[in-house]
Amino acid sequence: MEILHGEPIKDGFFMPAEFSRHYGCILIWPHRRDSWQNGAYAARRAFTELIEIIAESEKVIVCARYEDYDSARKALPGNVRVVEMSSDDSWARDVAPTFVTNGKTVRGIDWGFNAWGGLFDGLYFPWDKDNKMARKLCDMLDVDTYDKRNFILEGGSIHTDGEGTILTTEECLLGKGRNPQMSKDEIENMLCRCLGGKKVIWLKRGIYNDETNGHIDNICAFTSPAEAVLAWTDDKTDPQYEISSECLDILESSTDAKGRKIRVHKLPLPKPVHITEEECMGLDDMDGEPTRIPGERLAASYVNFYISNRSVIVPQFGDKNDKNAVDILQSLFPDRKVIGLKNSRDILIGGGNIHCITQQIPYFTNRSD
Ligand code: KQY
Repeated sequence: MEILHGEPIKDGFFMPAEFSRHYGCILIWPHRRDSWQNGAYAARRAFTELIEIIAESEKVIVCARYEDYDSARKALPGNVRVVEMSSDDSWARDVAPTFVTNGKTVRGIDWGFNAWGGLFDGLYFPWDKDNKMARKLCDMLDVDTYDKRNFILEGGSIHTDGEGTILTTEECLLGKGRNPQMSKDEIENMLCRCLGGKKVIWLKRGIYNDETNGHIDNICAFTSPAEAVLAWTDDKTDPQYEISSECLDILESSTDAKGRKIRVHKLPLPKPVHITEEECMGLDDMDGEPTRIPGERLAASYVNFYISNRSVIVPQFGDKNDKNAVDILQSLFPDRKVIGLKNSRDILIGGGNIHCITQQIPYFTNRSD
């Protein structure tokens, strides 16, 4: 594995869309007792259900800490590779490499990670184990790695159509906790040079009360070139209404990198989801303080789905819109089976959802397996 200091775009590498064919997917076995209730018991069950579905159509690698290796190995099917790796938490989207490809081979991008805002408004300290995961994973997979550690970025803050268009939010990438020394133009350049983009569409804000500072992957996602879903509510009294309306205006008045209008499909949100007192009691304190308060609104959204080679796995919240979300996505992904993940509330309590705990590795031809 070589550490590269150049730019993916100059080497002919780019990040494909998630709906392109995958080689596999990386996840991290949950363990953090102040993120996941009751010693991560329920989260592990939800992760296992998700992993079993993904593993039907692509390779799955699960990283587990030394002390959790046996639990992961016992819970997961034999076609899933479990590797020992230390981590601070379990958000593979944000701490695993972003993979780029030239079709023949893949390379990883090792962004800097500071737990969603570092000492400014980050969610835990320390985060050094998470920050080392991208490079360790590249080493393990024997893929060369672009060293972009000076640039703070989580995978959940970007989406691409694989055809030159990148989606992100100002709330996250222009916030004080990431790269305050860089201008919007500099950030845009960095994204384009690393991901193979020609145009960045900046939405203003993400889902209301999203502790990632508004990650794009919870509010908007490409479903095919020039088509996207947007988390939506018709309830004008909900603060989310103004946020989603603003996103809609921007998307509808933008064209993508190829000059196409973007067709936006509204994906209804569930009714606001609040954490219960009992759920809070299952969470350990962090530095003597609770990580969640009973009644706190969680950033529930159906947009936080994962596209595997043969399925699209969508969070479910026990809401009347669960089925609507599955049906809308099924119409947008006619060649895949759209599957609702029943226990996704157990992932949501950690602060994210299905997309946040997965990181795809694109398909490439020069493989040894
Ligand atoms: O949604 C994500 N990408 C990560 C959420 C982190 C939450 C930590 N409690």
